[in-house]
Amino acid sequence: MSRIFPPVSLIGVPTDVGAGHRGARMGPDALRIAGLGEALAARGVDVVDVGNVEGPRNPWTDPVAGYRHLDEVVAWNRALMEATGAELGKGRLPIMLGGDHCLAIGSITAIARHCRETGKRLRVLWLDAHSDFNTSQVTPSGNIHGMPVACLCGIGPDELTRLGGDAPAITPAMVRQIGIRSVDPEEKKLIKDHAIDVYDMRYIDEVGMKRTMEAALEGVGEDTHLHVSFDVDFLDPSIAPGVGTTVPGGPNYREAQLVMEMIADSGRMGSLDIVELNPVLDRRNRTAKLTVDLVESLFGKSTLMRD
Ligand code: 5AB
Ligand code: MN
Ligand code: MN
Ligand code: MN
Repeated sequence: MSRIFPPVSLIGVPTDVGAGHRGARMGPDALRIAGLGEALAARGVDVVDVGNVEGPRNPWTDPVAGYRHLDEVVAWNRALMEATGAELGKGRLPIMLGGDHCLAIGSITAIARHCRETGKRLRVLWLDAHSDFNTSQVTPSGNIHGMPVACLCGIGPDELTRLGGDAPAITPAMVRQIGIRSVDPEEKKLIKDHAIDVYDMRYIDEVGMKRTMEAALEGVGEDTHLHVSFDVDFLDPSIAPGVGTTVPGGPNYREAQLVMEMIADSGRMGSLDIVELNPVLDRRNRTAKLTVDLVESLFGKSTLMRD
């Protein structure tokens, strides 16, 4: 099944101010060195690397009132929101090269605004071991990469929930979380209160990845903008060691390929975050190379005989 993809813009977001380990700031270059741009170009995709968004350095200080580096996280996300909006405005498909997962606040705020302006329905697929629905009151770490989904749904500090003006940027009904296997106790209550659709590993074990993805993609149609927020710790750590917060028991290589192939088959992906890759913790860039392999599948490289 070959199809035409829109032109792609790679946006580097070298930040780790939202994380509990330093090193995710090197993610964009690790993905470039693993050949992400070349791999997409080889698939016939028009790719431009617009370079890196800029933001403050990581002060590496303790959390204050439940947030670590809040001012820095706000600055990075403002810059990314502008950069993402600019590429969407040109009709391009932005790929955010992270960087820690706090950057999804800026990218998705811009994407949600773009959807409102163009009359598209937004669906967010959150591929992650974690739900990222913490608040300053319940976070065990103060790390804002554990809070982006809550912030986007309007729960969090005004500077982040109102990044794009009005809050909330999105509603819980737009979100489908897949691969979840680590949720903090109070975070779990919030997820339930807000009725986020979670396909956790138990669900995937029981029904299989195919039916999981069918459910997560249900209702996606011609008027849908599908945003994929791919936290690399979604993958089982045996195949993807280069992340700060590994959780055993994630999708294996075949399951991950199927996820990407089914998203490609939907034909609706309009934007992508690749986050939490930490080259300092990787081995010979293997997690970055695996990520490139999976992104190729997102752009229609089937590993089977369907082309
Ligand atoms: B990631 C934890 N829930 O809030 C917290 O990698 C981990 O973006 C968050 O999914 C992991 O600190 C954030 C324990
Ligand atoms: Mn995660
Ligand atoms: Mn995450
Ligand atoms: Mn992480």
